[in-house]
Amino acid sequence: MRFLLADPPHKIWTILRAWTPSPGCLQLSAYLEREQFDIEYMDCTLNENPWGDLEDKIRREKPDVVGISVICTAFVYDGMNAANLIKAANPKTIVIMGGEHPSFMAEETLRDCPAIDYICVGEGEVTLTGFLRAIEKKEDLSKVLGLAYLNEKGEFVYTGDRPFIEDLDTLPMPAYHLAKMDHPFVTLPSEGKRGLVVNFSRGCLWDCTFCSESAFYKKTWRRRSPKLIADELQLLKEKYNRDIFYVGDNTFNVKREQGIGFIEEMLKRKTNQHFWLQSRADLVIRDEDLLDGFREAGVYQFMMGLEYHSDSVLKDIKKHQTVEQAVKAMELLKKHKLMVMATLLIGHWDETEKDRNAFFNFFGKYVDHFGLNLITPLPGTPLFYRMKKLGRIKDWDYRNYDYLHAVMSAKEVEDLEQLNLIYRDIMRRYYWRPGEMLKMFSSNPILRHHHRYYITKVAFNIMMHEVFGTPIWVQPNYQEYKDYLVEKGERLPTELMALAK
Ligand code: B12
Ligand code: SF4
Repeated sequence: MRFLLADPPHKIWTILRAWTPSPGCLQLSAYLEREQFDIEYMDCTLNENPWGDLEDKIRREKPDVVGISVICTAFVYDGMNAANLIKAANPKTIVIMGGEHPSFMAEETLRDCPAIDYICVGEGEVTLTGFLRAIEKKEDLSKVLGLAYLNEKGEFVYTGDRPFIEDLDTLPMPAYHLAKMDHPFVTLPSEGKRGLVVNFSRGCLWDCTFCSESAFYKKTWRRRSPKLIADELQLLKEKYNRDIFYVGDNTFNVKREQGIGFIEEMLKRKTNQHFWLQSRADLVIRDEDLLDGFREAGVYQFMMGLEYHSDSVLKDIKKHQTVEQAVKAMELLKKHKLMVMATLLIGHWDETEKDRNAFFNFFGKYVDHFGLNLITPLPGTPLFYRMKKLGRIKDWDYRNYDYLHAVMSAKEVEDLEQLNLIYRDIMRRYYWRPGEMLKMFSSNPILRHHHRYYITKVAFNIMMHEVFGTPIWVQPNYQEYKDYLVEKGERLPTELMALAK
């Protein structure tokens, strides 16, 4: 049984240009390896000819099964295109797709793309193992929990929910040895050459209406214990020379003990690594007494989902947090010499221009980094179902579900393009303020590096795009699937053309 796990060709994060192997794929790969499968991992975003190399590999090696990972809604068509390419190259290869979006939208995804044979709904490790074993032994797949497919009659079948893995400490160390860790693209340019994204927990105990993580993990939270986290970080330092991390855990310190354990371990290991953690304002306040410890352990920044400057919006999106708490948390972080990054959401239904100006002035005062997003009804979230029912979703092209494009109108602004302009205007006004320019000369090396990078590369690129129409940056090796087909002199069937962009 030869299994290939593919992160399909897709755009990397154009804002921070973070280029990093998917932690989920590395965790899955490690698990399958431990289960003695013959597995290979291909991060197509790193290939010089992403589609061509994938096709060649399938033609040459004819894997029995290919798993396609789709971690963002915005990547789902890339995953579908990869499935089409794989089936065309070797019709006998079985294709299974996993990730949040296909899990939530399993039937729609299967019907839109007949090249996908199965979808793994939910957490992948145990389901994929059961699936591959069943294929190997030609057993009945309807007995494997967590699978979705269309049967011979074209009916949608879902085999039922698989319980989550109880203890994440039972999982092996992510399979970094299968990733191209030495590839020059693998880096977080905004943080430094030796940057990487890591992930040590799954889910969250809150239920903000727009959050697909909480919906995917059904409002539960599990984490690797601090000792295993520190082992992983130490390996990353010693073997791969990585020392600055964006920790992908949505809420790192859900439990105080997690923070305490992390601080103790990192102080003990003295690896001299640096961390950008994510948390909530209420948890930062709760753990005020740990903030110095976090800093001493290498944490340089907390990113908090502060979202908006008005309690009524926070209530509407079920943030379970107030503006007063947001201010207090930002002040505490500053007091303890930690950088503040806030992720913020604009484009709410009742929002007015006055609100947006107040929003800008409010956050502009406090934050070091500003992660501005447009509120997006990610499939599977309560917001999605509510907005769908209210008929407010105006754009169904999932490529635009990346928080950077408006897909819902607001009461005052019907036109999505207008909302996109408003979004870009806030970004421009924020980053071209004298205070932001000064940060390029800050005595804090991380802040200085980030701002130099962001303003001279990203913000400048966006400005050139708006003024002179120069293209927005995408990674140099990125190729759209349809261009690949044109290059080969092929055309997609009309019904698939829509997915081929
Ligand atoms: C790493 C990461 C990235 C990396 C991706 C690197 C890569 N090579 O793909 C980078 C930094 C580039 C990135 C970028 C973006 N990201 Co991101 N990212 C993450 C992050 C932090 C970790 C993902 C992860 O590995 N999780 C851990 C694993 C265990 O979970 P998992 O991926 O879901 O995998 C499990 C299952 O889904 C399943 N599974 C997954 N794949 C497969 C495949 C098969 C075959 C099977 C059987 C099972 C299976 O099994 C896995 C193990 O159990 C998550 C947040 C989070 N904590 O999850 C956000 C997250 C995935 N990102 C998100 C978003 C929105 C983005 C961006 C659009 C930017 C933005 N505005 O935030 C950009 C995309 C840029 C673009 N092209 O436009 C959202 C996605 C929401 C959605 N439903 O679309 C998330 C959930 C964050 C959030 N809460 O908003 N991201
Ligand atoms: S606190 Fe963050 S991770 Fe948790 S549900 Fe809300 S948005 Fe999602």
